[in-house]
Amino acid sequence: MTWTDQARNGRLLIVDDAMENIQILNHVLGEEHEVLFAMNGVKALELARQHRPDLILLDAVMPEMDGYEVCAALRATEDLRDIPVIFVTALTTPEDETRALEAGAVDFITKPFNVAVVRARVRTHLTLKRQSDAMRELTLTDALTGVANRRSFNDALDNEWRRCARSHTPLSVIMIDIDHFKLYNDAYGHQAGDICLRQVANAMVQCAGRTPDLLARYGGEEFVILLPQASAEGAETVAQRILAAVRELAIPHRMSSAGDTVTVSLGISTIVPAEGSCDADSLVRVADGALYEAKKEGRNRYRI
Ligand code: GH3
Ligand code: MG
Ligand code: MG
Ligand code: MG
Repeated sequence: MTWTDQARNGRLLIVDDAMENIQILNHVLGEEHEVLFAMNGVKALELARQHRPDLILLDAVMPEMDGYEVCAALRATEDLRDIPVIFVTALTTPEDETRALEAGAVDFITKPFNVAVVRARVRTHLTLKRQSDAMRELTLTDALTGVANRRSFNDALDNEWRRCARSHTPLSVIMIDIDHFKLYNDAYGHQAGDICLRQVANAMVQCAGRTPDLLARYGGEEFVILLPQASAEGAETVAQRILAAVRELAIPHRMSSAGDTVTVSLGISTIVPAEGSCDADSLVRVADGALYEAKKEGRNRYRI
């Protein structure tokens, strides 16, 4: 399938205060794409939040909240700022167009428009959106295991630190390290080691059940779980689940001193971040220290 083929079937949000204009655009684009529509800015933002369209076609002149304001509000909202916006408007001056582009629009189509041109531009912007989504996904994902990478973890840690500081709720981190993994590679080969890493990652993803929880590969055979709003007791429960899930994989490891199968050691740290402070690194350091204790005490266990 080519990028152009994939650009069909996108989800579009059409925003215009005149039903007639919505009907015209729906007629032009409705066959190729799923179309949602809103007749004012407030409704547009509500639908954008609910349905995450791939592209927004936005009228400029509307009562109450105009297109420029809608565009600015989208850009100011973290989850919505990446949705491309095309202005479709009867305004025609270079100043109007400049203002739209400066507000964050990716394109500016003037009415009356040519049907084929509108279809082509919509496809182009859907294609660009898909490519930038794919790129973003690549930069945030660990290629071997498919879980989040260290960069995603660091971003999430900073965000959750601030969020928990505002809400005075605890934030927990669990560092996880596979036991005697060097010996595993020595015994079974590096390729088997890679398969083992994937299996362990996959088993652990299931253990960090709640939505904001994030499992990331921190490096080599080390993983980390971020648990927003989790107390030390909550983190302990997750650690126990992980120990059990990895044991249940029952991957043979004849060289391990911690058992006959692959096991992990874990270190937990919990903090209620102080407002105004940002020392997220300390949370990882403390978890790392606890992990070191778990290793020292025989592995295949967690420490706080
Ligand atoms: P410990 O129980 O103390 O953690 O011992 P360990 O052998 O697991 O720790 P060490 O840090 O000495 O070795 C980590 C090993 O993990 C060495 C490295 O070759 C292996 N490793 C790191 N990344 C990968 C990878 O992507 N694939 C494979 N197969 N092995 C990896
Ligand atoms: Mg209008
Ligand atoms: Mg290690
Ligand atoms: Mg290890």
